[in-house]
Amino acid sequence: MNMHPKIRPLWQRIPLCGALGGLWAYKTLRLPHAVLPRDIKAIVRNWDPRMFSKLIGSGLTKAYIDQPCEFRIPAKIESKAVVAPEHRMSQDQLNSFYKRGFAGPFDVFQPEEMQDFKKDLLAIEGTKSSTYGFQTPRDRHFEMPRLWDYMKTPAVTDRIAQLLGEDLLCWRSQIFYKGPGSPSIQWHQASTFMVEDYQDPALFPRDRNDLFQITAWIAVDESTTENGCLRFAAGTHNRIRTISFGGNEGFYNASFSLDFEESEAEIVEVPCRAGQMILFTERCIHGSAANTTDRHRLAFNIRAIPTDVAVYPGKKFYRSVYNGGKYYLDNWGVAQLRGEDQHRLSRTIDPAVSQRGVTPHSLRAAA
Ligand SMILES: O=C(O)CCC(=O)C(=O)O
Ligand SMILES: [Fe+2]
Repeated sequence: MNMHPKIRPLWQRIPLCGALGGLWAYKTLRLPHAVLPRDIKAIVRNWDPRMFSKLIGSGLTKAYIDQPCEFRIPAKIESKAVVAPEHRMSQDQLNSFYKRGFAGPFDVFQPEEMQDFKKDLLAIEGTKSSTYGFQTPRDRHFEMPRLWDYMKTPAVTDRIAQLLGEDLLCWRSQIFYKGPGSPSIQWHQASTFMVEDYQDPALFPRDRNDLFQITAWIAVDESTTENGCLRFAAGTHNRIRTISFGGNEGFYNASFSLDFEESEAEIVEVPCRAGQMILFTERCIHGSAANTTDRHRLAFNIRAIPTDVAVYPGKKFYRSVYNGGKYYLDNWGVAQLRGEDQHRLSRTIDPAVSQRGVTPHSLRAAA
């Protein structure tokens, strides 16, 4: 089911609620999945009972934004990896991350380096992705050696490792070009990134309540209040919230608003100078204000996981409801950021190889 986040007319909502109730009963009674069509099977398998109950109970006007979970703060907060002394996070920084859901900014690159790198990012911005075959800011590390080099820099990965452990994979990256006068990115949060197509999650952690993903966001331009630096609702990573469909607010192409009031939490703006990094859990409610200046604001992010999290297992493509696209995964894979991958749960691609134009797709075509 492509859950377009709009309020449907009543005549559609009544039978849909009935059908969803049937699927919920099917799941609760643990009836066999094999007989179900693919899309229905995914819903029965992956939807948490709370997802069914919220949708049906609200008459299809509200839903969980992602697979529900509650954040578990470890009994003892400590670094999960041995790292270079200059990259060590202090106990206060670690405590603050677990309490608030984000940390930083950290100095990772020189502003001059970023100033130069900007040219490369701007040059690739409007071009077709060699991974997906259309223009997208996602996963350009498969074709940009310089981006991949920055992503696996120890100043970046050592810090992530202290939160996720020694062995790290990147399952996705994104370039954020926030043009002059462009609107805000509304409050959002994600857990397993089920938010994207609402059938299958992207990530399959062992336990959703653990910390299993970190977003590292790196400012290429200085980010300020005026050009839309990141802002966080501190402590809101404790649980996944619901959304209300429709309304004027939007996340990319989708219209919904998160059921969250700014007065519920401390709102923290985190300006960065060029070359600084913020680490956060995507479960912490975050967004960025409009760019009110006449200059763009460039940044990129890295989505990192430990190696025991499977990504897109068995999937040929994923759909993104809010970006309107279908991303075929033939040339996609997780990429090794740090350490070793002893679990090998996901398709893997070495960006150093794909950057030479050697992709699973090109190898198949040559065979
Ligand atoms: O760059 C932005 O404005 C938003 C970034 C974001 O939401 C993310 O990296 O998850
Ligand atoms: Fe985000």
